Amino acid sequence: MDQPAIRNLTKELAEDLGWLEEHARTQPAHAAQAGILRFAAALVRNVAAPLLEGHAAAPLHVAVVGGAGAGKSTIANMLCGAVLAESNPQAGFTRHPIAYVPATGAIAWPSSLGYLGPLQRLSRPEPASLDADVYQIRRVGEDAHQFGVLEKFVVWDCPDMTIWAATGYVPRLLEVSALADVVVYVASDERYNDAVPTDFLRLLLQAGKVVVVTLTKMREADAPAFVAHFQKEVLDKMPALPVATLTVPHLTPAQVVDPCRNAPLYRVPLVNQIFVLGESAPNTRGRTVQSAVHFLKSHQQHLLSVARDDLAALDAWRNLVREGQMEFDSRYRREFLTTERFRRFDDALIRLIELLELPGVGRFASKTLDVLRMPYSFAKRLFNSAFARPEVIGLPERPILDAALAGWTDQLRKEAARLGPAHPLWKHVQQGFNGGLAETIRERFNDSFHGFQLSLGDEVERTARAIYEDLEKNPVALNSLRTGKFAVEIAAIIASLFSVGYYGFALAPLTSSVIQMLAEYFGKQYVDHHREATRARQQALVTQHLSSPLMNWLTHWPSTGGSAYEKLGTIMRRFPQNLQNLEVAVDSVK
Ligand SMILES: Nc1nc2c(ncn2[C@@H]2O[C@H](COP(=O)(O)OP(=O)(O)OP(=O)(O)O)[C@@H](O)[C@H]2O)c(=O)[nH]1
Ligand SMILES: [Mg+2]
Repeated sequence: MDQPAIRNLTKELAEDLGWLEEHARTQPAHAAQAGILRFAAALVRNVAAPLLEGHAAAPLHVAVVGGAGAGKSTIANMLCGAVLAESNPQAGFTRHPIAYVPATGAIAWPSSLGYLGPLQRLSRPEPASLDADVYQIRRVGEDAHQFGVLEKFVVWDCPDMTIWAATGYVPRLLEVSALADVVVYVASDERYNDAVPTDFLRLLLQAGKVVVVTLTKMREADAPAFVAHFQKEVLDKMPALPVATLTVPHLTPAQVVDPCRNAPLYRVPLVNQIFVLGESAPNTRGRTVQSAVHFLKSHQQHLLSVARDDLAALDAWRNLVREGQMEFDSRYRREFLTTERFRRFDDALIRLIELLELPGVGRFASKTLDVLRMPYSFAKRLFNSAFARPEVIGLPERPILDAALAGWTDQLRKEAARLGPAHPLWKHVQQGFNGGLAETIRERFNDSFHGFQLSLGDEVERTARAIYEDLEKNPVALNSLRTGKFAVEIAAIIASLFSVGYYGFALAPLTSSVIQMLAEYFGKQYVDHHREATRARQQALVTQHLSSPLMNWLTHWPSTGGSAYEKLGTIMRRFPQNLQNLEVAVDSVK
C-alpha cells in the first residue's frame, strides 16, 4: 500500500470511530461506549498510523494512570529520577497529561495525521492543574534522568479517570493511554477497588496493553497481604494479567520529595521493570501495534454495536415498507385483476371460432352444417341465459391503485407516529411525513404510473388480437385446420349414415354439434390461457413499474440526503474492510 492510501486508511478508520463515538454520546443507552470508541480511535491515530507512516519506534511511551490522588505524580517522579511532577494533596490535581523527556536532544514526535487527537501542545510551561485539552512537555535535568527511564521512554503523568462520565479530561487520558507502550497503573491502599479506575484497568488489559500495577501507601508490613488481596479482589476478575505487581509502601515526606536518594528500595525495582519492557524499542513498539490491531479486530462487533439499535430500527423500517408493497400488489390483484374480464379476449374467441369456418364456396357447406347444428346452438343459448351468473363489473384500475397507495402510505405514517418516541429513526420518518413525504411519494408514484401505462400500452389488445391474427397470417395452418374440421364433420356424418342407415339423418346434427362443441371448448381453453397470462403479465408490470421502484426508494429514504443513517450505512460497509486492510498493512511492516 502506498503512503497516500495508508494515510487515507487510518484517517477513515479514525474518523469512523470518532463518528460512532459522537453517535454513542447522543444515545443514553450507549453513552458508556463513547470512551472505548475514543480509545479505539486513539489506537489507530497514535499507534498504528505512526508505524505505517514509517516513524521510528523510539522513544517509547510509559503512561502513569490511576484513581484520583493514588500517587501517580509521585510514581512519575520516581520513573524520571527527580522531583518533577507536581504531587499535590488535592485529589484530581493533575488535569492534563504531562510528558517528561530528557533535558537535551530533539524529540522524535510522529507527524502522522491526528497524532494525540484533539490534544494541543502547550507552548509554554503551565501548572499541572490547567484544565484543558492540552498536554505539555517538560524537560528533565541531565543529572536527574540518569537514574530514570527517560533514556528509552517518554514518561506521561496523567490526570485521573474518576470523572469518567465527564467529557472534560477523560479523552486526554484515553489519548495518552492508547499511545502508551507500557502503562503503570497506580492504586492506593485507600481506594484500590474503586469501580471507575478498575473499569479502566479492564479496558487496558483487554486492549492487550503491557500493564505494571503499582500498589501504594500501604504499611510496609502489609504489602504482601495487600498484593494478595488486590489479586483476589481485582486482578482475578480481569480478562488478562498485568506483567508485574509492585509495591511502594507509604513514603516519608523526605522520600516523596527525593525518591532517588531516599527511596531506592522501592524505586529501583520499578525502574528496572520498565527498563526490561523497553529493552528493544522496535520489538516493544511492534507488540504495541499488534495488540492494538488485535483489540480492534476482536472488539469490532462491540465497537459497531452502538449502531445496533439504529440498524434494528432501519431493518424494521425496511420490513414495514416491503410488507406495504406486498399488500399493495395483492390488493391490486384482489380488487382489479381477478374481476377484470379482459373483454377483448371474448371477442377474440368469437373471431377464432369464426375463422375455423370455411370461406367462399365452402361457406355454403358450413352453412349447411350450421343448420344441422341449430338444435345445439339453440339449446346452448337457452342454457347460457338460464344459468349465466350476473356479470361482475370490475372497478376502474386507477382508483384502485390510488387507494392501495394511500393504504400503504397511511400504514407507514401510522407506524412512524407510533414508534417515533422509541427511536430517532422513526422520529426522522415522522418528521419526513410532517414535511411532505406523503406528497413526494404520490409524485413519484404518478411519474411511474406514466411509465407503467406506456409499457402496458395496448398490450392486452395486442395479445388478444394475436390469438386469431397469428392464425390469419399463417394460411397453410388455417386452411388445414378449417378443412380438417370440415372433413372430420363430413366424415362423421357419412359414417353415421352408413352405420345406422336411414336413422343416420337423425344422428347427423348430433355428430356435427359434438364436433362444434369440441372446437369451441378447445378454442376457449386456448383463449383463457392467454387471458390468464395477460393477467400475470399485468401484475408483473405493476410490480416492476409502480411498487418495486417505490419500495426501493422508500427503504433507502432514511439513509439518504446526508442523514445520520447514511453515514451509518457507509461506516457499516467500509469499517470491517478497512480494519482488515489495516491488519494486512501492519503485518507487512516487519
Ligand atoms: N507521605 C506520603 N505521601 C504520599 C505518598 N504518595 C503520595 N503522597 C501524597 O499524596 C498526595 C497525592 O499524591 P500524587 O502523587 O499527587 O497523586 P496523584 O495520583 O498524582 O493525584 P492527582 O494527580 O491529584 O490525581 C500528594 O500530596 C503526595 O505528596 C506516600 O507514599 N507517602
Ligand atoms: Mg497527579
